Amino acid sequence: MDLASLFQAHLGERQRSAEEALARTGFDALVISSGEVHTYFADDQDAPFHPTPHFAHWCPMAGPHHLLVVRPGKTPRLIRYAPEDFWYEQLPLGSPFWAGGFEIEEAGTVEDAWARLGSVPRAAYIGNESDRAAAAGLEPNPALLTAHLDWTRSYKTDYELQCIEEATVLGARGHLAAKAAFLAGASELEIHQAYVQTVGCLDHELPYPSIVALNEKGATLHYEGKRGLKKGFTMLIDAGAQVRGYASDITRTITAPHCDSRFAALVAGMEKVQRELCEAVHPGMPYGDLHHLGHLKIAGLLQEHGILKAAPDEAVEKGLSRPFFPHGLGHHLGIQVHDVAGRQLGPDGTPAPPPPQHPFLRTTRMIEAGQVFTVEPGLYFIPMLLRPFRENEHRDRFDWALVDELTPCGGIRIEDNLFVTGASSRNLTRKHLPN
Ligand SMILES: [Mn+2]
Repeated sequence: MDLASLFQAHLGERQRSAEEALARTGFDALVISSGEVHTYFADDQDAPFHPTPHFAHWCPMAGPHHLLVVRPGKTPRLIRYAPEDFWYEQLPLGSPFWAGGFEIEEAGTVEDAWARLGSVPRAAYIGNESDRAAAAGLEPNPALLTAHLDWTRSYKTDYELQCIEEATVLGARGHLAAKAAFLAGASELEIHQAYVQTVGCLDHELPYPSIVALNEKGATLHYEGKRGLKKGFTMLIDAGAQVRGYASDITRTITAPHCDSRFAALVAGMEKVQRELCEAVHPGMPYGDLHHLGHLKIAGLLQEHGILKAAPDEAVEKGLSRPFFPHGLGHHLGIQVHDVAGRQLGPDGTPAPPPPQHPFLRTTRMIEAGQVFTVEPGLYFIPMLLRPFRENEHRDRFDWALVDELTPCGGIRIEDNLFVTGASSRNLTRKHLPN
């Protein structure tokens, strides 16, 4: 199917699910704005603009202050903010593939856009222009409706899958360029530049700040420094790309020939663990069970490589794998890299918090067809997390000399994006980036 047809079906699904959410939450209409830019405090500069995700769910048009009006049984109305401005580039709308799905009109000023909205009775508003919305008689950001709409974002349409797949193709190309740069001895900054050059975007057009971490920096989970020097022996790169507002989120750990062979063997073991976890994904499995399985497999790897002296069951039960793998196994992926509704029990927004022993688990959802999420086991040597174990009752279960010898290698994370099908799942990443 071509993109316009995919989008038309996606829009139909948006309309259907919005009508259902409106009916369930007592509203007659929904207004979403793409939002207002954030200007830094005491400054005349703006933060890179991110549209309201709910707006992006309906329309891939960039830029602030657009208004979308959704009413049951009606074609959605799009009031496009199109100022005359000689300071910033203003591109004409042209005829994008998605335009046929909307009744489009243009407004030259923000005031004009809101004036054109007119009176929309019993309407909810989603976005960060709450004052304007309240002045227009809309109810800003009602929690129950927002929870319903967030919930629908967990089930991807074919159009969304196409966007994520294209973002994956771009990200995979970037990863190959980054790997080549790393193996040629490039610095973190040079590797990052090779990545963005190949993806063909500006830094702020990436879905999240890339992590390019050489050696021990791999153990800083969100290392964004890019200060590392040339000729690293290991690289952890976590970088994605964005297409029409949808993200890919990919991590690889690469070792150079001069890396400690024991760490390289551990990376190979993690590669196997990650693939096994991806294969275990099927509808009807709680994501928390997959996370638990991840801990068991990582504990097994730690035992196999002599780092832990405990069987996997016992190691996990006593929390010995947690300092090595302190984050969640994955998260939903879509418009936001850490997509919404991972900790919702249902569309009404009842919270489903992570278990106390895994506070950073970002999804506690049941795995269901239509979801896209990441599977990203990690194994790190993080001195701060390991320190308490050097002195507590479990200290004899660790080979501390080996831990110390591997600490300069930082850590390992391997991350793919999975689409859940009726019976199992499809790995969106490996097709484009086999290793
Ligand atoms: Mn991720």
